[in-house]
Amino acid sequence: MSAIEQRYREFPNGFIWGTATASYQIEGAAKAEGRGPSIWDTFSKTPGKVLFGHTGDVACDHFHRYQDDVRLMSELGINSYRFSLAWPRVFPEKGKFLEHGFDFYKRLLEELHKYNIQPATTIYHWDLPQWLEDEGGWSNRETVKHYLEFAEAAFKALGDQIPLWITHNEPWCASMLSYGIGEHAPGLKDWRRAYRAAHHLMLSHGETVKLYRQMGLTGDIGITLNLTPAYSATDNLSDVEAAARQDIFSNRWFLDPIFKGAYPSEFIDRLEKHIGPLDFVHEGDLKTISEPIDFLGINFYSRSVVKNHSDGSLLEVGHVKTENKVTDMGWEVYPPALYDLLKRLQSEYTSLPLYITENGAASPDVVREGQVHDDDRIDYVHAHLQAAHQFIEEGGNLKGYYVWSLMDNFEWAFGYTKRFGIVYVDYDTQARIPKDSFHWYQKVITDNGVQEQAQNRASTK
Ligand code: PNW
Repeated sequence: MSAIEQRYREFPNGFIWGTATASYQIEGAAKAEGRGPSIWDTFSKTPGKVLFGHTGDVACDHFHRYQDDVRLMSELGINSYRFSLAWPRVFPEKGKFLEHGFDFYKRLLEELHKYNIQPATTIYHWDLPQWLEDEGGWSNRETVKHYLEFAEAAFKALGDQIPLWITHNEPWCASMLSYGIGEHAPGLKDWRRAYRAAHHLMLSHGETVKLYRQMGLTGDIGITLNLTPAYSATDNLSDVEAAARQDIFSNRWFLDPIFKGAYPSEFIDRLEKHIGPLDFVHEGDLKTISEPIDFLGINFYSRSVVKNHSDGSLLEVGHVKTENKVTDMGWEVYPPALYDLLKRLQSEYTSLPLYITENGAASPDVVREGQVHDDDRIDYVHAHLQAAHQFIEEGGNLKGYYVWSLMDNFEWAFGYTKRFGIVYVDYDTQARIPKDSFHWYQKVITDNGVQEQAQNRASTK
């Protein structure tokens, strides 16, 4: 007998298997039915911001091809589909409300319903109407009110048909990466504005949860955070402390206010020295942000490994490269971090249901004789499913898993150069070609589980 016991990892009955997408990344139809520009239209049309000047003007043309795409989903066998709503279809310009901006989503919901696929809807996945950015965007507190109007309109139009609502996708990206690092729209490098934006995103989340309940809707509502566990490169105290700062920046700045009603106090002096007083945090805000939710969504891709780097910057951390494989994004493949993260969420933050609302890998796939062999993506998803299963087996409350992404799409600052799909998209013809990973995931769903990989990379050893 072989030294390695083959075992089968079966997921609980009723486990949610899904795929995820986002409006700007797949819909195209940028001018259809009165849609106005979003900050990503502006940003992608600004030279030098997105690779090769790619834009979401056409993207996967999902706006027109959604029926074919839903048919693919049903072939895949998913029981849930996560997508987001395009705010600029509904509020294209200042003072203008287009009720018909929801029509596309009504058509999509009808199609999903036919195949018994449950919708999971993100209200905001980064396509802020440009007119709101012109007034300061997320760093302006007024944007919270406008977001609430959008959320209210969405609840009225679609609320009774959607069992799972996600207020925001990755507020870290929508604030830090967008207003601080400047890699995402609107492309600013202003840390004060980044922290203001983060606060307002979180405030709008809390207000929306309250609104959802006030409106008497009975589905579940929560938020999706991108969580990137931070590990210290060495045991030296200064590096361990650097990892703690990195952890506050990536994770705790969002987790703590939601679950503990406070920003990490040990970071506040350092932060105020860099960006000035946190006077944008008003009395009562943290109570609003910590309004109880029904679940936490987690987008997991990788971890960071850091050491101390005293350069007078806000964080003073340096990132260290490991020997492990990286994906086409340059992100380290390290599945144990997912297990560690889930365990930590459970022990330090919440016993609420968790969903992995995104997980997946970019690889430079090519079509050969009508097939796409993407073993790296299969290995990636497989290893992360094992890590997720380990958590469940030990009593963890993980309810679902969504692969990012259903199909190749507009990968933000990288345009169409990075492919995350389990379906290949030929952008010249808009042909969809299911990759090997599609067929592999199809089997995972039918079997409701995975065979243990020979080398269990999901263990924490
Ligand atoms: C997430 N980072 O974005 C998003 O939710 C998706 O829209 C996106 O396509 C996917 O992950 C893959 O990138 C991120 O720089 C973008 O750390 C950038 C980062 C993290 C998440």
